[in-house]
Amino acid sequence: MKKIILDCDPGHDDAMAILLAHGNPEIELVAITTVAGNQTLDKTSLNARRVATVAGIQDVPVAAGCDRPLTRELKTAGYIHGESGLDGPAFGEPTVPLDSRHAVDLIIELLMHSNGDITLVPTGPLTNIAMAVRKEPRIVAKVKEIILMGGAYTRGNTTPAAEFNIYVDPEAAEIVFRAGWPLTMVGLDLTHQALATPAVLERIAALGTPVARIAVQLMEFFRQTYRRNAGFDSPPVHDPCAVARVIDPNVMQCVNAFVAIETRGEYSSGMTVTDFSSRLGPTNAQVATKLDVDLFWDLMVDAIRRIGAPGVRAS
Ligand code: PIR
Ligand code: CA
Repeated sequence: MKKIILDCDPGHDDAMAILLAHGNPEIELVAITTVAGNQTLDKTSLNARRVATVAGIQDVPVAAGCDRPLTRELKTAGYIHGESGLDGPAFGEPTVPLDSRHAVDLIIELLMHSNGDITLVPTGPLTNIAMAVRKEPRIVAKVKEIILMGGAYTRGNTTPAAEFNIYVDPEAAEIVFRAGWPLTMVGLDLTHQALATPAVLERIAALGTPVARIAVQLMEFFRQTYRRNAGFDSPPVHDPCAVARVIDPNVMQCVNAFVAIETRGEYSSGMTVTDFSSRLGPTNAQVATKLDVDLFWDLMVDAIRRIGAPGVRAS
């Protein structure tokens, strides 16, 4: 089993990442931690509990973390994810509780008590992860690796230079990219290949389960806002790509690079400056370049199929 901590800000694609992590038989989800990003922390935490409830996730702690970036004001993405952060489906009152521990403390506790077999999968701003490294630097040696959704080497989605997760908290990203652990950057260059096309949504809808219906409703809402805001015909489903890399490294090609985080640029704050020829520094990241689109969607559809009706695990 591959153990992961999913640090997220649900978020439509974060919700899909939760479903992939829970439904895939090779992943053991040891915690879901939440951070402010797509929406405020209260909303992303409620949304994580909503998704955990509809997916029948039990005995996995859901813990809330930082409610704002390290030094900056929070900027959210309601224009993409709606007022709730997870607009589209109607969710009932979640039954999965919020853990009483702070996400930063839970991350440290789980890593320090592990055998070095836990992978961190951040899919939101890197505030919690940076805080954890500052509070307990020994987690750097304890973690197996960190596979994050964030950044881009060609163009941003929030400014011309910056991807949202890095743009929101560049100071945190700088700490995480400089920490010295094995790190994979699954950025927009990769995730813009993971498009929830009508054909993909038909495959999910055909599963006929409540979770499949909710996934389709989420993707339909995402399609509308992505069309309106970014001119995409089909929305890119960023966050599960990072989870897919844990399940099967062959799902994407990566190239080693030195990645620096721009924190001071007048026009480029939050940019992941990606040097594939190590002129600026030694390799600190594997940078994802090409997705095996069919394998990715097979993993996603299979995970939703296995979740089935909550509590009933298909074989
Ligand atoms: C997606 C996100 C934020 C803004 C836009 N425009 C689109 C969220 C996703 O949840 C993903 O983790 C990352 N941030 C992509 O930039
Ligand atoms: Ca996210």
